[in-house]
Amino acid sequence: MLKKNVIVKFILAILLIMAIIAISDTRVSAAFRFAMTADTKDDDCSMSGNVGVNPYLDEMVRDMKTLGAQVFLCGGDLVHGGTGGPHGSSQTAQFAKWNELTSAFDGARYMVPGNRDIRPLVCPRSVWQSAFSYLPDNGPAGEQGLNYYVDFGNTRIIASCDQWDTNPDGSTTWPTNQTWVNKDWLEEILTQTENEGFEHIFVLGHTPGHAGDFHRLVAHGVDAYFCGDLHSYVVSRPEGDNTTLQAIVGTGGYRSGSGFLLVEVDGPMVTAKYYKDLNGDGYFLDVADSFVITVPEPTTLTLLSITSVSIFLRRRRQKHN
Ligand SMILES: [Ca+2]
Repeated sequence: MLKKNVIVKFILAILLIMAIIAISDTRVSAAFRFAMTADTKDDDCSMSGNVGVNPYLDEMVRDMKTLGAQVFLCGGDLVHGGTGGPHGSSQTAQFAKWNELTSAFDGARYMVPGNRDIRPLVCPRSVWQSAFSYLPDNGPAGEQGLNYYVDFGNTRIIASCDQWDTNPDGSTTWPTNQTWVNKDWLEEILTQTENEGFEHIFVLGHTPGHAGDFHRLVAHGVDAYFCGDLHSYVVSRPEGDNTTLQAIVGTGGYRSGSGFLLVEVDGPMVTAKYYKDLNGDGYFLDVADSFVITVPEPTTLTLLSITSVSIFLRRRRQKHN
């Protein structure tokens, strides 16, 4: 009789596990992929005819599309910048070149400015906003293309500007860049996003640490913060395990070191791969790194299942003892 009970319990446990697997499968929606890089400028100014932009940017964009990226994020310093600078071309011409080289994305491009893109008096925000008038205007008044958000299914991407042409009070300090975050708006949109129940939140900025406001992203459970500024590739969790991941991908501007992230959101799971042209064949399709951004939180059913199976096994062990 006892033996029969054990068999019945075992079968029930197996059925429960199978049911949980079936439920998990139905939660998996079509994967959403986006590519991200930053600092796509021609940094050493040695590449003629490209007016301040990495001339290989179109090849990178081509490969992002090949890999199935539906969206392209750029974390600032799109161009070298500066009227009368080494390139002798205007900020407007450099932005136009950037748009041309990335046009294959048909408008699904979302960017924030870096210190090369907006500069007090020299490169006012109006030049950026005119060149990228296709960027959303759902943030604070006067901040079209600087602070905004876009939604893709269970995911919200928030563009949070940290480079300005003025101080927060509107004053200007020639010609030093003003590095700050519109904290009131960021707090408001993060709170709203949490309340609306988005499964994943990503924030795009320019500077590592988001101008000293990184703790806010952690506090609101942001999955990852993407940025550049440093011309390197560094992935970390600055505030510890199970907190917001920071990916510095300031490698959009050099042929030898150029690379981009491809992030895949598949239901509750978020993973990323870093692509470069490692074998020098002209295609940025070689995986140089890969990591997990977010893993699913255990559901109540999963926890119940684990608990019931462990109780069952413990009872079995007790009987054998
Ligand atoms: Ca290659």
